[in-house]
Amino acid sequence: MAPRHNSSPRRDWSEVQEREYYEHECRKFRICIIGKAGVGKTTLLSKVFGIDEHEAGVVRQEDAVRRGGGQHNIYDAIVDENRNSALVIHDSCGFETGEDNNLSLVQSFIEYRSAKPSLQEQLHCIWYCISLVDPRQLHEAERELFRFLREKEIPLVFVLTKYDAFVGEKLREAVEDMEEATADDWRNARVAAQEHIADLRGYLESTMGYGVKVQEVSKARKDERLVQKLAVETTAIVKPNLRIVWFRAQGVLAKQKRVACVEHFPQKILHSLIVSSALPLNPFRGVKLGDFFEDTFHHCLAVWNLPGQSVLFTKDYVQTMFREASQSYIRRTNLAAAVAPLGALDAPRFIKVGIQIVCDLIMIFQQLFWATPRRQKLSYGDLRRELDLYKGSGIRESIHRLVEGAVNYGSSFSVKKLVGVIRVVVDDGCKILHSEAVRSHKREEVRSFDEPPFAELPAQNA
Ligand SMILES: Nc1nc2c(ncn2[C@@H]2O[C@H](COP(=O)(O)OP(=O)(O)OP(=O)(O)O)[C@@H](O)[C@H]2O)c(=O)[nH]1
Ligand SMILES: [Mg+2]
Repeated sequence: MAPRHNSSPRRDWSEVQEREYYEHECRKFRICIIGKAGVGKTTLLSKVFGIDEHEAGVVRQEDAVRRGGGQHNIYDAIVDENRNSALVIHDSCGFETGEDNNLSLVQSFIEYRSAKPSLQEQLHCIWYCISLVDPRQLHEAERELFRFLREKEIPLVFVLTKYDAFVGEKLREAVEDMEEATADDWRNARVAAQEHIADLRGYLESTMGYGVKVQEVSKARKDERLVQKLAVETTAIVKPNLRIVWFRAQGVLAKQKRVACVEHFPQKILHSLIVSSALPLNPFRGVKLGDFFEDTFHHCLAVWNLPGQSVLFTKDYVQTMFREASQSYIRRTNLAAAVAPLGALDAPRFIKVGIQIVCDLIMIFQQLFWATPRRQKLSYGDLRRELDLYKGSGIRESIHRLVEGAVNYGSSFSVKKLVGVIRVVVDDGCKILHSEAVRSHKREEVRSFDEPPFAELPAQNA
């Protein structure tokens, strides 16, 4: 019987522990990417995380044994606070077939990290890249590395790179003697590629144990779904208490971020909104609403982790711009707060505004996420345009109406119920966006997206 792949020891973490962990202890996802030279490791990192090797800082690991040349080695941590503040990368920088030394360097690095006492310093995941078009066969030393990895408890995904080139190769083989490839020829080439991948998967499963994750990817735009599937597969094996950190780090799935933003909404923020809204004769309710806005804004920043945010979003006027986009009438509410003495009786009115703020911000951050594919940092001009788009799109009115209908006296004083309202409103808001996209785009185009195809901002160097 094939040995079982022990990918993620399940520990029971309560929600509170998980939240505290994410807030205080482990704020960065530490991933290690290994594979032969030129298999596409750097390309993949930039697609999923937006990391630009030339811009990223390399933190030298002086206390470790360092060998090999190159710009950096696996012991060095690659971090780029501005593009992705939730990530630490270790890149093996390509080991060559036959270079056993290099492979044992990878092995000793993994041992070194596994021995670290805190989760923050350990490896959270390994992506092992194998090129589908690489004629170099798996070397015995590499098989040895597989066996070594099988014994480790580090979540592992085999990433089969260059799927596009591989399908192209299969197609060329099939139509060598024909004049032109038909749709059927393409389909057959894909089937042949899938058969090869199934064989490789079978081999990896028998070596590593049933349940090991294997995912093909490509850098071609038409294959973006494959890269998204890699994010889904990685989510499945990441330790549960690290999922929120993973959701923040990955840059390809808006849905994961949206769900994380709602389900991990800090309870204490909602709790203080309820308390301050319910106090009678509280002239500071308006101020509290301002604080609530700021806390929610920071929660969204942490989860959506947009490229370029750590420089742009430190400016005071940026929060004002968001406030304008979500609640241009918030000042009126402030005024009302100062004169309304009824406390609990009119609390739902303030809580409604608070929940509208949350839903607005989640929808706006999602829009900014769609507008900034990982290769591009958000600029002031882009931000201005997207916020204006949100204000003018009509979605804000729909969101506010949905909140009006959902927040009532019964749901206003329970954190759990308010999270439920946010969940439903944001989901419905996405459905509205989707049907608008179906109306304004060709049906075919929309069907191929999980999410509405918002126009991306033009690439910076285009
Ligand atoms: N067709 C195709 N080419 C790819 C793909 N991914 C990467 N490449 C190309 O493969 C070459 C090597 O890519 P890199 O991302 O630099 O590979 P690497 O594994 O980081 O290489 P080292 O750092 O030298 O080990 C580049 O020319 C890429 O454009 C892919 O999915 N499809
Ligand atoms: Mg590289």
